Order: sequence, then C-alpha cells, then structure tokens
Amino acid sequence: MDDAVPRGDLRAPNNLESFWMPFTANRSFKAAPRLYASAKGMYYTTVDGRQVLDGTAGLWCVNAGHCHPKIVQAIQDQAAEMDYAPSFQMGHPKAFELASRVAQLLPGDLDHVFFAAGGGSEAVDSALKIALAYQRQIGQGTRTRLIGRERGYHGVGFGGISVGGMVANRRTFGTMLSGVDHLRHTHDLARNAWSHGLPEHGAELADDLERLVALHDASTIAAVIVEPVAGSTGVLMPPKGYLQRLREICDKHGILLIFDEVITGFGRLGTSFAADWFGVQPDMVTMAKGLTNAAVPAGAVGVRKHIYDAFMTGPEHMIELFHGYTYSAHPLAMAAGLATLDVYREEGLFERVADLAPYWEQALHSLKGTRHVIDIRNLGLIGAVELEPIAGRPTARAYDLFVKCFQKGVGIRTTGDIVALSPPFIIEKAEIDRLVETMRETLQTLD
Ligand code: PXG
Ligand code: PLP
Repeated sequence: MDDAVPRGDLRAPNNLESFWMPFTANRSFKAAPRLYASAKGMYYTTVDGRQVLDGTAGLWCVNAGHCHPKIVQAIQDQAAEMDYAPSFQMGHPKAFELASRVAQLLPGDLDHVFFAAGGGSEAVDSALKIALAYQRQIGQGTRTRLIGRERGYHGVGFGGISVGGMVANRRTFGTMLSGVDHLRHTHDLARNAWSHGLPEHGAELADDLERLVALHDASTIAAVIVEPVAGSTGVLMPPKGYLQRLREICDKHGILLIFDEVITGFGRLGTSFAADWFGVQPDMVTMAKGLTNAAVPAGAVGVRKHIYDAFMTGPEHMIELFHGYTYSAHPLAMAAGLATLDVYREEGLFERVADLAPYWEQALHSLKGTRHVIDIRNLGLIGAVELEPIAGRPTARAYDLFVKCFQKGVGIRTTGDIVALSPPFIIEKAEIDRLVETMRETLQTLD
C-alpha cells in the first residue's frame, strides 16, 4: 500500500495484495502474475500485449468465444434499459423467455427452470434443496439422504462440497451436510487407459448405488447427483452403460437422478446436453457457464414436470418454495442468455462441436508416446492428458507445463497432474494443432 493515501480514501492505489484469489497459489501468483487485459474470439491479450490461445474457454464457459458482438450488445442494451428487477413476487419478461427457451432445449419433460444467481454452485445447492423438498412434498419426507460420487465436483457451497468428492475441497471445512454418502469413482487406468471416447470397463460401478440402498435403505435416500462427464477432477468419462444403469437403479428405488451439467450443458459434447448424448433422462439438470457464455454469472436448474407440479398444490397465494437469490434471473444474465442461445443456433455451434470431435480426438491421441504422458481421454470438445507425477512432488510437472505453455502463448488448465482441455466451439483445426504441438514440444523438455 502507498502510505501517502490514508485508509478510507477512495483514491486507494492498485496493488496485488488485497485480492485474496480463489483456487490460486496466491504467493506464487503475486510474485509472477499472469494478467489478462482483453479477449476476442479464441484469444486473450495479456496486460503486456501478448496473445494467448484459449484452450479452456476460460473455465469451460466461454463456449461461443470471447466478446461475441451479439452478446455484448444484448448486455449493453439491457444495462441501459433496466439494470435490475426483483424476482421475488415480481418478474420481468426476459426471465420467462429464457426459461422457456432453455426448457425447449432440455430433453424430455424437463420443462421448468429455476434460476440461481452466481453460477454452478448455487445451481447445485438449489437442485439439492428442491430434491429434499420434493420428497417431502410427495409424502416421502424420510428421504433426506443425498448421494454423490468420489472425485465429483459440484462447486463450493456446503451442499456441493458435501456431495462432491475432491478431498482438498472438503477436508478443511468441517462436517458439511450430514447424511451424505458417495458412490465410488470410475477412474481405472489399469483397465481403461488410452480409451477413445467412453471406456469399456466399469458399468458395474453403478451397482454401488444398490450397495448404498442395502446399507441405508431406499426410504432414506432423496437423490443421487453425478456429473455425466466429470470435469474438475481431471476429466473422467463414464464407462459404457454406466449412466443407463444408474438411471435404472434410481427408478427402481424412487431416487431422483440429478445430472450436474455445469460443464457439459450447452453443446460441449455436440448435443444440447450430455443427457441427450447418452440418451439418459435425468430428473433434474444443473447448468451455469455456457448458459450465458460466461458474460454474466448465472446458474439454473432444469426440473421435470412432475417435480414442479408436486409443489403447485397448496393455497394459491402461498409461496411454494422458500428458496431464491437476490440475483435469481438477473436482467443482465437473462439478456446474455437469450443472445447466447441465438448465437449457438445461428452459428450452428453444437453441430460444429460434433463435426470437430473426431479431429480433436485424433489430434489429442497423437500425444500417446510423448514423454510423461500416461493416458489421454476425449469426448466432444473435452480432452485430458494425464501425466506421470514426479515422485514425491504431485502436481509439479503439470504446473510446470501450464506455466511454460502460457509463456508460449497457449492457455491450458491443469488439475493434479492432469491437463484438462475444453476450447471454445469456434476453435479452428489449425488452432487444435497448435495447442497439441505446443504441449508436445514442451513435454519433451520437462523433467
Ligand atoms: N458443478 C460442476 C460439474 C462444475 O464443473 C460447478 C458445479 C460450480 O460452478 P461455479 O460456477 O459455482 O464455479 C462446476 C464448476 C476446472 C474448473 O478447471 C471447473 C469448474 C469451475 C472452475 C474450474 O475444472 N467447474
Ligand atoms: N446476507 C444478507 C444480510 C442478506 O440480506 C441477503 C439477501 O438479502 C443475503 C445474505 C443473500 O444474498 P443473495 O440473495 O444475493 O444470495
């Protein structure tokens, strides 16, 4: 801090210290910051004027590419027309418009949409609360247990970390929600390494749900939540038949199935939702990220008709669900969402993902045999390159790769010793080549 400016003075100078950065090694970052100043299409520009190819669509969210003129315009117009309107006992037209557009896009009778505010974490919290309230609403109030999966990521709210299964996100935060249990994860390099698309082995891991039913009894279980494709933990594809089996077991026992589609929703696999790609109908879908192309924070839960209907019973003047956020259905988010859905359709971006997926698969798998690489995974425009960890120094090798690629103008993301890739859908084949070649040549030079 500049001591010449006293505390409480609005002219405080800029410094890197005050911002406690999320999910960041703050001290390393502040010693050698990586700062983006602007973005357009596939590229960020750093504060020192370097272009960086965005291999991760921000954090899996800028599906249509950065600063799309149509989305920018919609947000600017909305900010000038109406900055904010409450959604508690009031409304504004774009919220209803976006809900019906999203409902149309969702599979089957997922025809109602609840808007969260900030993103996926709030969407997940909302879905878990709706699941519990629904069971009570239909006279199944003993069903209070929530089931997640090891290695799952469902954001950082207390609900999300409770059903989530990433140890570092949980271990320092006390007891979290009670009455939660977890399915085993499906990662199995011994049987499934080098799979193209879905792995062959592991559908039987869905039977873990039967084991949990035998342990706790179905009458205590409200819902199961899984990512159809696990992202944050390092990109784990569901084994062939796994999600179908999970659906069957949920049906058998009256358990709601929630797909957390925060990263898979809005075209990432080449279909509107992963539920479409897998042909499995969940009871609820959580979404965020691609909903607004990340230009304004927003999250939502898609809900099947019978769930919504179950709440529409008591006296009509009564609030049916005591849940919502100040910024649920925020006008800027709704405007951004409507423009985003227009862009996806007009530019055929989901189809583009489906068309690019085979090229993406070939390009990524060409890294087989490259130094340190022990597995490669792909589906739609998602990719993962798993590295052999340095003995005694987990994550160090992947972090090194990330920093060196950034210096070469290529943005990748790592989690543990896994590189996770998820480019905007507008990526060109030459840019896929550059992403892969930069990783290949950098990996050869790493310890
Ligand atoms: N569910 C899933 C499946 C997610 O992937 C969330 C919930 C939480 O969303 P918010 O908007 O509250 O962050 C997510 C978010 C990464 C990465 O690098 C992934 C996420 C967020 C940040 C980084 O894998 N996923
Ligand atoms: N904390 C306080 C003191 C509040 O008054 C509110 C909302 O009115 C909240 C938290 C919740 O904020 P949000 O609705 O933006 O999640």
